[in-house]
Amino acid sequence: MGQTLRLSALVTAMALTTAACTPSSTKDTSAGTEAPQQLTAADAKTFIENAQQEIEKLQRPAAHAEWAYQTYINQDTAAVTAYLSEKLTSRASELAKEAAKFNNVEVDADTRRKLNLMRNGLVMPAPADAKLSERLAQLGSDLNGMYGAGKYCRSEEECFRLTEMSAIMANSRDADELLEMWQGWREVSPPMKDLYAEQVEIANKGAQELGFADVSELWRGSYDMPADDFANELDRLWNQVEPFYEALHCHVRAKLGEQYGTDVVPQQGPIPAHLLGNMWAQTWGNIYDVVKPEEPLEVIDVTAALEQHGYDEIKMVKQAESFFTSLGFEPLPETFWERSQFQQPADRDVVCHASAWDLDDKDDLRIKMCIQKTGEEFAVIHHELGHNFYQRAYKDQPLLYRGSANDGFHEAIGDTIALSITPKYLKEIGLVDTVPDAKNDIGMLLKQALDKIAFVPFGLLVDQWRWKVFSGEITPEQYNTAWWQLREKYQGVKAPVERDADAFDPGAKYHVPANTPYTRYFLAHILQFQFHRELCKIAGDQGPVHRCSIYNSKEAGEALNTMLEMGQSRPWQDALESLTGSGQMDATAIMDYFAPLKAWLDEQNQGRTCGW
Ligand code: X8Z
Ligand code: ZN
Repeated sequence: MGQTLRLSALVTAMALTTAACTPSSTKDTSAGTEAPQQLTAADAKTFIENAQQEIEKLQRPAAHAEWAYQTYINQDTAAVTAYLSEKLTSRASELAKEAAKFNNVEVDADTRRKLNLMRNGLVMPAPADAKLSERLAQLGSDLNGMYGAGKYCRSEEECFRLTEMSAIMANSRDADELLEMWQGWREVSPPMKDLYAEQVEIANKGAQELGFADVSELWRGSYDMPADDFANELDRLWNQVEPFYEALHCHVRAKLGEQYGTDVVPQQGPIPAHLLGNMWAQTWGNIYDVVKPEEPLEVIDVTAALEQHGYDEIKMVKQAESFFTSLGFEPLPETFWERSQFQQPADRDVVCHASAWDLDDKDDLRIKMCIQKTGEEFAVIHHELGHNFYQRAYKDQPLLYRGSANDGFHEAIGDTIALSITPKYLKEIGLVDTVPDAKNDIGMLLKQALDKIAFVPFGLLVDQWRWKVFSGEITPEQYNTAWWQLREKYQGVKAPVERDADAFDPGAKYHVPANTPYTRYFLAHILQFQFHRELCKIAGDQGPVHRCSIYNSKEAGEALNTMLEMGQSRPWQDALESLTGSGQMDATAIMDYFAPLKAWLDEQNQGRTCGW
């Protein structure tokens, strides 16, 4: 939840996402207070100054309460966090409305950008009605807590937490056991459904008071372009990746058919969602052994290497930190090591879903994880630290600019660094003794594609669902069926069993109860390959981009830092251009990275019927 940026409390308040456009629905909602023509550009500046100060003051205690809640879920921490988050969200929503009184005042570009950011920076805006605002905060905190405390009990004595269940999803090859875990985790979410529907209604009211049609328009309008143009951009990017995804899907389905039988995995339709190595079928790298090439290839097993070298949770984080310092970034502060949560506490419920925090916009950086000692989690640690180093890079910007260029950038930075965890790098840090030669690359690329390409349609569909939920096109009765329609349409996966009428499967994915927008991860999967390609060039790496590591390159670090320092002071297109020379998001970078694998997949798929 790096979206949390500085403060998790801001999930529902000023997430400070970017937005420069003024949607056509903007209205002067302050009519009747002060006549717009009496206001001046100087008034606008004063308003922004005061608003920033006020928000800053409110968000500090809200952030500390949120941290306490998420690392110790109980009634007291829930009450405090709901109270403080309501104070913050309601005031931020008021200020966002007030900003509209400058709609017809001529102001400079910087002031206009800040006014727009105030209006678009809320994720779940609160309505003016105090009761509704309080209810919204309560619902947000309850849903988060229900997810965090969620467990599946096989019997009265035997319960599983999500971390344990996720490990089984990754490692078990027993279809019955996988199905049990898959279904078991989804028992957590039916009680969320009514609360979720109520929350949608209240937040929509908040969005309407700001002049948006609904929360969907607010979310889609935070990308420095009109909301509908942004949706078209996503389609364009997805069209670039789709043929590759279909080829991967085809090969994986064939191999799963060999593993589990074609009665379990029919070769014409979507793949049952419990067999792909992940609770949500969003990344598939864990089933590499099932789908790997026939010829024996040497592919480094990072999990095994970590174990052989005695890496514990802290050592994994230190290693990740040292990648960033090798680029020229300052080490993390001592308080990071004292205050972060690295391991799942045995004695209490916590929100295990990984997140990165900046509690004071100065130096109080932390991560909150329940680290598993695996290669997958080693990458997640880099992901989280990417958030922290970004936060620190833009800390001197004014409050409204303390965010990433767009939210996809925040999610992409740590992943970009993790793309540099190549065999060459692993050898350099002593985790492996030899670098497999190039004839093994197909194996490495396949493993990587199972995570990165497989994720792309999932990254897209979560908000395709939510946007329609907010707009009312999907009603609460249709929540679950619409979810599975999208899962099938984009991912070609299906529920392994008929779903109950009260099922609420979207609620079993963290970001839905937590109200974390998800399109950011889709964007990040496109952007990280653009960043990696460019940084490799700057680092002077001559080889193929999938073998490149920017480790130790101060030049790459400096170029990256220049972009990070900008925060969201400029439209994201400018930030992108500052690093890559072009202001366009472009999926050719991810396509080029995996190009050798596409040829291999096409060969494997000869004679197979692909698609679903
Ligand atoms: O939620 C996350 C990060 C925290 S911002 C661990 N991610 C998404 C997910 O887990 O669903 C990273 C990739 C996608
Ligand atoms: Zn993140």
